[in-house]
Amino acid sequence: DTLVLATRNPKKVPELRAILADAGLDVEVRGLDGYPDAPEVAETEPTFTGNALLKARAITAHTGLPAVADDSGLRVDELNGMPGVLSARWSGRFGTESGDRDSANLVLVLDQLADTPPQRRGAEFVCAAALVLPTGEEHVVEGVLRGSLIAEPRGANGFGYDPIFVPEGETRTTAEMTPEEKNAVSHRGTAFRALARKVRDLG
Ligand code: ITT
Repeated sequence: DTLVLATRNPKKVPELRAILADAGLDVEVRGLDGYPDAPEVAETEPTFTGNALLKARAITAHTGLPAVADDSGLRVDELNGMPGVLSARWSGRFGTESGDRDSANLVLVLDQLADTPPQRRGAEFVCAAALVLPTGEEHVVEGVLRGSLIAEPRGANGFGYDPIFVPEGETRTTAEMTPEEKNAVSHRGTAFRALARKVRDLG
């Protein structure tokens, strides 16, 4: 059996592969590299769940194979849950996006929290993982990782907001954790382990 990962984020592919492999899923997991004509999907929904479904549906329609998609982001308490579904495009929205999108997004969140003391810097990573089958059957699950945001980025692993995100009960950022340590607790790990159980149930 084959499962296509409906993501264009090169940093997500190894994370997703590792999580699904650890979950003991006995399927071939393909990236989008083999599908150069796969459609670009605009993330027009207001929820992570809605956008994950849009991405997975488009890739299932294009490939005729079961597809899984991830829509994820950071919700910052002090910013009323923003950037949320806009996490990947946050700096572009303010017209400040330059070269490296991930670091521009991170710097903007830090600027917005410049006057916020440590006790009010709570945040959470959220991931919706969607599975869409060629039959039209659909499953979505969510995973959340609570934590807080530090002022000085630390660590070189992971991507996006990892260098400023410290999970609850941890002292290190998710960029200072090994990929295995991050996957064991992360929003993406939780969501995709649940999805892997659903795939197994399908037989
Ligand atoms: P695809 O839509 O092609 O999967 P994308 O990067 O646009 O790729 P999203 O729309 O899901 O993906 O945006 C997620 C953004 O949220 C991502 O670019 C990061 O800025 C942030 N993010 C999500 N998960 C993260 C994680 O585990 N660590 C750090 N930042 C994360």
